[in-house]
Amino acid sequence: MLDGAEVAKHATRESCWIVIDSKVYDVTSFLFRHPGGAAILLRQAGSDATAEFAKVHPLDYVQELPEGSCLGPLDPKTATSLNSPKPQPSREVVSTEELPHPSLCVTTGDFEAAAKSALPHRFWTYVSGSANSGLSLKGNLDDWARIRFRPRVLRNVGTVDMGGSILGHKTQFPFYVSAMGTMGNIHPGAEPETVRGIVRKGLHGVISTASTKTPDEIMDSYRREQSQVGDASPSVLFFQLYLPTDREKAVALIKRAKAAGYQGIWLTVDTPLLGKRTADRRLQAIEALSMGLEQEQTPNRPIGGENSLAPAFGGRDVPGQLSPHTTWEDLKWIRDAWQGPIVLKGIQCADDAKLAMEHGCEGILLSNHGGRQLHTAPSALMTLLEIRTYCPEVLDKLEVYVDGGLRDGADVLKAICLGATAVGVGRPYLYALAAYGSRGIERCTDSKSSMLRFGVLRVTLLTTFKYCRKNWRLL
Ligand code: 173
Repeated sequence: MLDGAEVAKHATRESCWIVIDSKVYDVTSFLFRHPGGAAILLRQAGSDATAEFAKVHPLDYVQELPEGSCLGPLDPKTATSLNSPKPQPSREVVSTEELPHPSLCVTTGDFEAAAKSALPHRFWTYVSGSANSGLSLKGNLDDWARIRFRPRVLRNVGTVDMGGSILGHKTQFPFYVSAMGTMGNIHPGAEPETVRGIVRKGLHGVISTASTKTPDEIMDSYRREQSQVGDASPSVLFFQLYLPTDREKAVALIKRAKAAGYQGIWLTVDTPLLGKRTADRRLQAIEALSMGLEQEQTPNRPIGGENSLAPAFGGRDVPGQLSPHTTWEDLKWIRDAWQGPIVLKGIQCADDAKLAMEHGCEGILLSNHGGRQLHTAPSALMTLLEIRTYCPEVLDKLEVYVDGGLRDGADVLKAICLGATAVGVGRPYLYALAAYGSRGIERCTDSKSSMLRFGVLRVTLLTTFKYCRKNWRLL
């Protein structure tokens, strides 16, 4: 058993110990490999970091620390001798009561504004940020405006059904909630809070491997909510998979998701390494300086890390969490382990869409990861148009999803008109969660689908829908 007074002495970058779940860990070698930056750990040095850790990770995630990090249990009688964590630099956030009433959110942009004032600066920076100078994200947002509708009139659109199906599961909306990691940073209720909104609204959702809670905990919250809504909600949950480098761990994770009851895998293929997140890097450098750490003082190479080119601050993934070695051949054993439908998440050209078809995938998600991965990557719309030109058969054989920059029902409609099965919506839901919790998830669904529901617009858009299915134009 380790003594709290001894742990408290290890509070520097030369020797940094923390307590998580009553055990003491030496995280010195991990300081400069933590994706959130060394300052996060140094603030907790010599103290009990359990509460901070649990905000973003399941407690069993502590096993991902380098081998030998665990020094043993803390003597509980000595816990009072531990340091107190150093507070984060001041966070000027607006309290929930001061935010606009959710009914005032009539566009997804309204949620974005609310989230910006509700979120601590560090988390706002993380979710709103993108790769390099932001051109991939900008392209996602701008490209939908390059498509114009060509309305047909005098068609009977008295009855409108905007439903469809995703991997065989009926959906009343032509969109679903995209996978997003570490929701505990965004709302204290984390993923279960999102799932509550998803189930109440009857949406489908994709749960991230990088979630704050375990796949089982999230599924438990789904079942709890299902038992509370009167008629069973049509919602189903799918699992976004980041393939760990270690195959045994990968198979165990896939089987865990299967046993928990997820209905399909969204295998991320656009993230062999984490993108260069400029805003995060700047912020981490600021935070590090506030703890007396300069870029020059940090090791050039993370010890034993796979990614020796990782910058000292930011833009780093947890070693082993994202395999940079995955190839098309690996789909075979992934499929054997999963025994269910697989969607490749992050297809960015027609050739790869075709390869996905040839490898027997059930679906593809055209996505550049919300503009967070490759700089100047094509938007989903551009990839969709490329597929229509060079291999339109893909649209008949596979389910084809798109995500990135769709901020309104009109954008969704354009995607569907051009042949997409459904659309993933990410940041708008995260912003809605940040400001209003599960109520925000529900309200954001309304603000997204209202474009498809209101009378006059409906006349125009749905006739366009019938027309565009066969004849599309880029104006
Ligand atoms: O875009 C992201 O930030 C993302 O996909 C991710 C990856 C690893 C951990 C958390 C989020």
